[in-house]
Amino acid sequence: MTTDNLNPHLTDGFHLVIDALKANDLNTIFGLVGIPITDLCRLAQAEGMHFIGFRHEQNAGNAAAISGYMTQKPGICLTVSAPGFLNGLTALANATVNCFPMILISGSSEREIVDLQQGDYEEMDQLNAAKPYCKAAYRINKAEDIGIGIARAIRAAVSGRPGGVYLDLPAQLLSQTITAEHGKKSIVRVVDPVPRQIPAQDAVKRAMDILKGAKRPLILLGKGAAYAQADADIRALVEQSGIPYLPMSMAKGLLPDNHPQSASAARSYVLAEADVVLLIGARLNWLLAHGKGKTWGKEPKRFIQIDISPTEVDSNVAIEAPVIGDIGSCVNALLADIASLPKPSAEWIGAIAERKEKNMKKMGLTLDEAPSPMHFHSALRVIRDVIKKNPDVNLVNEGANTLDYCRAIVDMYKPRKRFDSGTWGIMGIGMGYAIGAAVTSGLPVVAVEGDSAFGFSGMEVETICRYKLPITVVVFNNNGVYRGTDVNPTGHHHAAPTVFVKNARYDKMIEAFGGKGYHVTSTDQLEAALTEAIAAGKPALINAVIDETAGTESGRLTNLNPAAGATKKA
Ligand code: ADP
Ligand code: TZD
Repeated sequence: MTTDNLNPHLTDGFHLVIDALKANDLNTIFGLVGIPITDLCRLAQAEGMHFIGFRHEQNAGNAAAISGYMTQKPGICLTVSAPGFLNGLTALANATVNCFPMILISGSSEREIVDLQQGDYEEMDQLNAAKPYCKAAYRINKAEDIGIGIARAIRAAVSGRPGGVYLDLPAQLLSQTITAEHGKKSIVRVVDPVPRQIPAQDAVKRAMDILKGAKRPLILLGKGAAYAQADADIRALVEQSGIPYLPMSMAKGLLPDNHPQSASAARSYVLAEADVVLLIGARLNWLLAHGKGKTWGKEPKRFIQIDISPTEVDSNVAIEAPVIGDIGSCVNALLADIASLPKPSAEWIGAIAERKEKNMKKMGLTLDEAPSPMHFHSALRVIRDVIKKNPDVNLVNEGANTLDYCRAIVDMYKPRKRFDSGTWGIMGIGMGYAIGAAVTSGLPVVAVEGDSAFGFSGMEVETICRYKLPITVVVFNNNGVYRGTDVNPTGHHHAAPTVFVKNARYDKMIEAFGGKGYHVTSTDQLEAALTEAIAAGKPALINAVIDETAGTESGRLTNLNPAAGATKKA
């Protein structure tokens, strides 16, 4: 319809969307076809773009989001109107909350029908629905505006604090024609989409003065620091200052987790004891106990915060030295005067080393156990060892216990290789992130999934097989959400709220589509299966049987559960 019949002197909305994306080196679309975008997807492929088709839009959106995080270029997700759009919206909101750049492009019904609520096929006022959940939302109404509209969407997604952008394309826009010459001129290649933002000198001096006076300094690296791709400068800052550092979950690997200055194994100790904390691309949200309370010890902290967003400062506690700019430029500015910084005291470094050793010894005892069925620690010990031998592997991780223990146990050695439930603690990112990471990097992916977590996006194993992606899914199968032991106290045959079918064989799911399934019950079997699957570079799913009594409710978030008097007392 779009390619064949077009007069060579004319172009149309379909072609202009593709031309505008390609002009900005956006060559991959994650999406799901239907009215009115099927031909757009076909045309994208015919014009040399990669189109990765999913089974549910949320997973396509998550793939786009993680691709944005990995590349600093907005990931593109394409959906149909109303329900397709809404399915994608969760991913758009999640991307925005996590500061990942992506653009959700949805087809939509004509304005005149939507605005008079005349009941179109999949009618919805998508633009207004999207607005509260993203960084920016635009609609393009005229074919000649497609170039500028896409430029605007790109810039909004990646400049400043990155986030999700919604772009609304009414069906009639796609078939509108203009002259080919006019069309060509209307395409915009965005110049300097991620402009450097240099921090003010006085802000840098204020930060350095506080660091110079610190007795027990600590650097906290967040996923903003990983996103910024300022790896060498961040490493130089850590190593030349000698300050111990803590990586947030997705900043693991920014410096290798076995780095001597990593304080991960003494996390509680350093958070409580540090007197000056330098935050680099990390927010003081719930993941850091809002910067206050027991976690942070008795003495008030002095905070220095490097961030691109000025309104992040003072969000939870007072920040004494905000340094506003892009992380590369800010870290660089601190490095200029790094020689004048006294090294942290031997007492502080020694106390951390002592804690680390003690904690690692204690953890090591549990890690070395090899029960059958496995518990979380023994299975994750295997994953840890296999990842150590394959440091290029991208690791996707979600679940409750599966997430919390994996973060603590499995070391990362390279930046931007760990993708997890993130700022929301969301379930359902698994297969979308895995596919996005595999397509974007071309490198193997291991997705370590709680059995509940896997269920949110499990149908995408067909997508993994269809595109023959080097993804190994490891399902930690303990028969339920958190654990598999709950029973319905009434004796009724309906299962308890947290449990699933016992002894399910998730490995058979991937076999239905030609992938390789493994069923393992011991650490030796898991090690052999995972090693083989990564080396094969083909779709695989390992059903790893975990003791159904292992783990705790809500993993390490037990404290966030409101007291459940009636059921808990029983
Ligand atoms: P984590 O969950 O790892 O603690 P957050 O997502 O809470 O990390 O924080 C990331 C922070 O990084 C956000 O406040 C965001 O504004 C900031 N950020 C993202 N990219 C950059 C950048 N290039 N330069 C400076 N700050 C950035
Ligand atoms: N829905 C969504 C979208 N996100 C959520 N975080 C939840 C529900 C609630 N939830 C958690 O916070 S963890 C979890 C749910 C349902 C699953 C935990 O079970 P699991 O993991 O099997 O994935 P473990 O490792 O067995 O604990």
